Amino acid sequence: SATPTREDKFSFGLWTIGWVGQDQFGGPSRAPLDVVEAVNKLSEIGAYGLTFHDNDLFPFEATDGERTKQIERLKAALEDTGLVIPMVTTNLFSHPVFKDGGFTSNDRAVRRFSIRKVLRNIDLAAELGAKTFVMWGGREGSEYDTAKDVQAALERYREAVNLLADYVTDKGYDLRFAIEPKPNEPRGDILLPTLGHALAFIETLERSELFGINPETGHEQMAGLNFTHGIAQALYQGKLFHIDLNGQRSIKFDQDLVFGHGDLQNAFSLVDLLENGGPNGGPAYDGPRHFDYKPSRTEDYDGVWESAKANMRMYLLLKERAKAFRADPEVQEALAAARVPELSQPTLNDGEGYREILADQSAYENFDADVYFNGKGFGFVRLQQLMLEHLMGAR
Ligand code: 3MF
Ligand code: MG
Ligand code: MG
Ligand code: MG
Repeated sequence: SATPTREDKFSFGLWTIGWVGQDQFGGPSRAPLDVVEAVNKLSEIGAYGLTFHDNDLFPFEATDGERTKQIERLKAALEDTGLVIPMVTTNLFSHPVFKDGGFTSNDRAVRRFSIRKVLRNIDLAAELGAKTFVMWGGREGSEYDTAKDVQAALERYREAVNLLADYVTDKGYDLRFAIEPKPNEPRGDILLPTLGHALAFIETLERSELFGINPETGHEQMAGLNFTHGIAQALYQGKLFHIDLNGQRSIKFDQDLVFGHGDLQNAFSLVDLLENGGPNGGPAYDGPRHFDYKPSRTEDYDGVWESAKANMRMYLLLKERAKAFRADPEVQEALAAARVPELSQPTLNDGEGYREILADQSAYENFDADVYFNGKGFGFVRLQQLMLEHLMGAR
């Protein structure tokens, strides 16, 4: 059904429903949202989790007393509702001190302050039972190539996150890290701009098993990339630790639309992948379905909660559509005709190596590429049309 339940594992960032609508050209269009109200409302509409940056919950300049008070208010609301905190993240981007980055600022004192701010927030994440700690390095980057030594910056990033991994290990916290890539905005260019860059960087880390990624739909699409393909690779490499679902329409500023309100076809293939693990049954995803969107600035609070519900409803409707698509005998037949299942068959025979394939004349000497194909097509367009008809509810 398209009515969300806790089993669906839908979660929302406090900064999403709590976005008051300030942008580059205008001030807030809504009053601030209190965290207790956020928890109650999310629980009421069928979400299971809330996530937050430290400074979504309490301001940067909060005293210890103010910080504790907000944490206690959150805990009481969680207790009341049964909502959980699956993920916590740190704001290393809003305060002007981070204008050249946190872990990779050219200023060493800022780098040391950033590590301390994150360590403090890791303790809070563990205290609240979060399993994932997201790191979005929004200010880690530059506008001018001359101003940033990228190799040194990557080394400083490594230095910082290696230390964080030592910390959670020594503390015995059940917490893993997820790096969130983004190509640009707010910096002209951000380090680790795509999920592929992040995956490659993770391999250089001392405790790489503790690091995965938190890709965001719109961030990959801002780089013109296919989100579903990226997520498939992350799943394939066992690195999809968390996900930020939203909508984006083409290469432009980070729109953070409701999930499915951007590239709907890509949203369909994504939900099909997350739920069914790909056409030939690769690994699926069982983590939180986390929305990182912004309720448009045009909306009042009724509109905010409608848009929050819309994210979950779009996901569930796409899940139903994907199920119907997979169950349709005509689709099964079209998939087979398009040879989609054949890609799961190993290219080499059992025990075959380069000697054997070199000895197989049918593979090369007697393989006449022109005769073999003889104008034969794959039938991918028919498959795509069937998918779209399911997506449109026409089948
Ligand atoms: C910005 C983002 C971030 C991250 C967040 C961690 C402010 O484009 O996507 O939101 O998602 O820092 O999840
Ligand atoms: Mg975004
Ligand atoms: Mg975002
Ligand atoms: Mg995000």
